[in-house]
Amino acid sequence: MRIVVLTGAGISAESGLSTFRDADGLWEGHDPMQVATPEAYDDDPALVQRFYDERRAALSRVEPNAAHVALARLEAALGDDLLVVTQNVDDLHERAGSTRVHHIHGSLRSAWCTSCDERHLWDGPLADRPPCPGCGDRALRPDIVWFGEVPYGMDVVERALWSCEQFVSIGTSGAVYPAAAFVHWASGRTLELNLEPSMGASDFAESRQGPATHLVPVWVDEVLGDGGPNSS
Ligand code: BJW
Repeated sequence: MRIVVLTGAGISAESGLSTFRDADGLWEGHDPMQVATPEAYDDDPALVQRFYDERRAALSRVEPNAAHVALARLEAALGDDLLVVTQNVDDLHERAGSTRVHHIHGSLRSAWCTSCDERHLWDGPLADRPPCPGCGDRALRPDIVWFGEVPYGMDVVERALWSCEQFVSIGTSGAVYPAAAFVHWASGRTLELNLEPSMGASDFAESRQGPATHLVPVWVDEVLGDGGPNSS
């Protein structure tokens, strides 16, 4: 069984991380969608660095939830037959035990040196412009894919989608491409698990509504034959 799972901000919401479009407020008076852009970084790099520094620091205050744990359990059973493609820049899938996780929008725990093009594991702040551990230049930016930039590893994702038997989208609004188009690239059965119908819900063969911490463990049990509609 080859399964591709796409996750978005909704899977981490119950861990305490804010989503983008349901956000109940602004960050320091700014729309997070306006801060996460190359233009914002060019205009005011310190502001954008602070936005990501705060989110990086917040990782140490949150834990994976039952949805992340259920996907790790699925990987333990399916091995290479499961690929998790995430738009999230947090590390909650990995901390739950998943190893086959593909971060198409980058990672908070990585810093990219725009001078030497090296990437470094990073847990501290960047707003104070630390030197790159490789070249020494003060040119580190968050290793995050902003609007207009090319998501990471799309060749791997495309191949996995073209040959999968099931594509499951969890906790994403379907507002951002290319992830919003994955449902059209997937060769197999398609399923959406989301708090409410996403913008692309009607493109899926099936759409279930509810919190990820409930829907994901139930779906994983079904796949593994523990409590699914056909299990005894
Ligand atoms: C729950 C829940 C619970 C809540 N349980 N569910 C016009 C047409 C088509 C495309 C374009 C266009 N104009 C421009 C574009 C392209 C552009 C784009 O899509 N723009 C749109 C605004 C239209 N895309 C790009 O520029 C991308 N690059 C690109 O396309 O390059 C070209 C290329 C592609 C492929 C191959 C080669 C070349 C780059 C996009 C970068 C996105 N970056 C961001 C910010 C950086 C990361 C960060 O700071 O964290 O990524 S934007 C932001 O949106 C972030 C997210 O990953 C992304 C998606 O958000 P997500 O996850 O869907 O979150 P929300 O908040 O929107 O939704 C949460 C959902 O969860 C909701 O549905 C809730 O109901 C649900 N939920 N609680 C279950 N407990």
